[in-house]
Amino acid sequence: METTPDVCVVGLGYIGLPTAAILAANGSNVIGVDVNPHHVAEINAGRVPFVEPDLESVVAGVVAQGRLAAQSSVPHADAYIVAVPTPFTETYEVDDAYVRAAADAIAPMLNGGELIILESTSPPGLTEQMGEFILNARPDLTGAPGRANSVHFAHCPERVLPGRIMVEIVQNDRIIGGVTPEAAERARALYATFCRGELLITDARTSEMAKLAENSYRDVNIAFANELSMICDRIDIDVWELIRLANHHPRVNILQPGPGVGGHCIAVDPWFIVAAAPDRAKLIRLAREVNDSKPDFVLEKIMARAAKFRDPVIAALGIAFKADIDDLRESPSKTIVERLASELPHASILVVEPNIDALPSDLAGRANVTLRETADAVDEADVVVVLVDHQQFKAMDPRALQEKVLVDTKGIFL
Ligand code: SAJ
Repeated sequence: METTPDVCVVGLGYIGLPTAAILAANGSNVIGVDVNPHHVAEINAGRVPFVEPDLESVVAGVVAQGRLAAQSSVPHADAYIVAVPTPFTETYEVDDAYVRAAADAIAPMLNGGELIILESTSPPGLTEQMGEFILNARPDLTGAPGRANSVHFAHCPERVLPGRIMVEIVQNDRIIGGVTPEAAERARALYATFCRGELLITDARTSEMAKLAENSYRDVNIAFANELSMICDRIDIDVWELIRLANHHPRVNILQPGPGVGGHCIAVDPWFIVAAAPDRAKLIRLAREVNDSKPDFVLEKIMARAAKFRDPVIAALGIAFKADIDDLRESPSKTIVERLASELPHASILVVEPNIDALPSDLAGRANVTLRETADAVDEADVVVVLVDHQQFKAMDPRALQEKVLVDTKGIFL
């Protein structure tokens, strides 16, 4: 790309790459930046280094048209979108190292007048802090007392659901939180190039908190379902039937229990609210604790069922963090398999994960864990554990399970 790109997207992961691609598909010249040279090479070849429906065709198209290119260094651009990880530390506070690294890389490239948007999930105040990092590095761009800075900062959180990103990135409403009203207005104009949903203007701190509140809302509701499942187990009631019946009430919509809550958003974001007001965030903290305790409950259940076999063969169906994706980050199912492998060294654990070709390194090194096809694993197993409701498992003939001991955390076969 010879001319200054309209947009530079820093971080080409699950959010940055779809955002870069959709901006390019709607007329922007986009440079994407990533620290991983393999990702850069793959994207420049029109390929996507992870599973997300319909993303690859858009990436291939815009790369071929010369509207999107990936590289490892940050160029000058009119606008920047920062989509880097914001994990939490051991004390459940934000680890802002990736945001700082992005700010350090952007600061020297600025001429004044640019728009810098943080899309990463952030505790309230991080966008303002990112602005401070950049302006501290570039005091020449800081406004005189009472005058505006010449760089504009905004927080525009992504809200897309992995597995449906290419639909939701266009259709969902978006919150646009400007550190200043002018920043919000400029960010609104950028998102209006591809977003068909409503663009809702607010300030950066409210935008940051709204994103956290959305994911905490879901976490609290999943915790309710998980708690019900553990209560029903104790008093011998089928939780799936219970939820189905209760959801016939016009104002009740209970979510689904599972092996726990995974992914890099819902299991993380509530902690930023807890960190912001620890003595007030009681329900939000408790929901996290309930969901985090669910893998222990499932593990105990599997061990109890497997106890009648001397050297049990256990088929573990799914290690992704949810259905029909290949993402293993913060996956409770994967944690359950790891712990099972340690607790039952004489068991043979046959992992079935249709969305990956090889076991992740932390499982690959274990002598009693192998990756298998669904039919073979079920055929050989004494105990079948359903950990993810992948389509492929739902399509299975339940008669294959008739002779098996079954632990079904997703209620597919119950
Ligand atoms: N889960 C259940 N029961 C349910 C629903 C989900 O146990 O009824 C589990 C899933 O199996 C998974 C976890 O919760 O382990 C999270 O899955 P999810 O589908 O609820 O959400 P994510 O993490 O894929 O995406 C969420 C979405 N947020 C909300 O729905 C409020 C998405 O819109 C956000 O953009 C995304 O977090 C994000 O990036 O923050």
